[in-house]
Amino acid sequence: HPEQQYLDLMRHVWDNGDKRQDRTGIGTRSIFGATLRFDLSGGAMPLLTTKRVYWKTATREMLWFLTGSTNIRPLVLQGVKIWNEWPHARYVNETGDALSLEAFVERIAADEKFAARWGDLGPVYGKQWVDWPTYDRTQDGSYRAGNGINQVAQVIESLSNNPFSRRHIIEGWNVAELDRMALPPCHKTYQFHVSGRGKEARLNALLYQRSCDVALGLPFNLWSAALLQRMIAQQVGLQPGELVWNGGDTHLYSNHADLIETQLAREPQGCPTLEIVRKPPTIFDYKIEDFAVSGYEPHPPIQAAVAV
Ligand code: DHF
Ligand code: TMP
Repeated sequence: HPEQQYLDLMRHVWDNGDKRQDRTGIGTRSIFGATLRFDLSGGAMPLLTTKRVYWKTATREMLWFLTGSTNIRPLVLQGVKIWNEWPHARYVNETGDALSLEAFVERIAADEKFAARWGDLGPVYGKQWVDWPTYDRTQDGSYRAGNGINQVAQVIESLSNNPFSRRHIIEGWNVAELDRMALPPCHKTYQFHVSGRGKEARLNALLYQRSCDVALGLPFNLWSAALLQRMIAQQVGLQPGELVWNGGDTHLYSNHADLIETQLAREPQGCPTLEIVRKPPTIFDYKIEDFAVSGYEPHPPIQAAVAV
């Protein structure tokens, strides 16, 4: 079963990872360098079945990246909670107001001005993907802002016009802006690749993730990478090929022991598939209703705390 790779990685990191202190203070067991491969042909998706993964939440996040937004408000208004901790931590830090996470999130939803001031994550994924900033040198040697670059649109163009290029890349790691991001990008580089010819031509993708929370982050990251690959494949008229995932610092947090033991005791159940029920005019026009998953009968969800 394709999911066995994930379970083997989890087991390996937990049993053999180095014990390390980390930025969050929780502590991890960690290995450096890991690879997973998934065949997406026939609509197969790397959607874990050994715990319920909220694929609609991950899909809403991906659609939000594609809008270029970096503010949590649109997510909050859809009930997506996965980015709330970071703006809340910054708010508490900078104002000294000990507002609870729940109250903070309510205020983000209710108060547009407050959200504009405190809901932003800085120039993270969405901004870099569709509006990477550029600078033009002026006559006197100073710089002024140029037009942003839409990397996603450019990759669709290059896949259509020059499929065998080795330069189909979407990059999140904007060195000059890292210090303004709530978190520097984890899933930082996507590369696309076309193999086969004619009707058989397939779109492959490779994700390089510099830092990976195997228990909480990776299930979302695998789904989302495959989803992006599927949307791009549909837009350029290719079959889904292989997804290759590469992790840098690949870790488990020491407070995830219960999740890990529970999940590793479970057997994968069936192979879920994704159907995209409509072909939107561009990559930027997908809606949550466009995605239908079949054959997903996972084990129950497993709650675990996210390290902030
Ligand atoms: N920090 C850390 N330490 N790990 C992460 O995985 C992580 N991911 C981020 C931002 N910072 C992070 C963005 N993505 C969850 C999943 C993905 C995610 C953030 C959080 C999460 O908590 N998932 C839970 C609940 C999902 C839900 O409530 O919808 C899960 O059980 O999958
Ligand atoms: P770091 O910036 O110190 O590496 O911390 C980021 C943490 O978040 C780390 O545990 C990896 C995790 N993470 C993921 O695994 N996937 C994601 O998509 C995101 C945003 C974070």
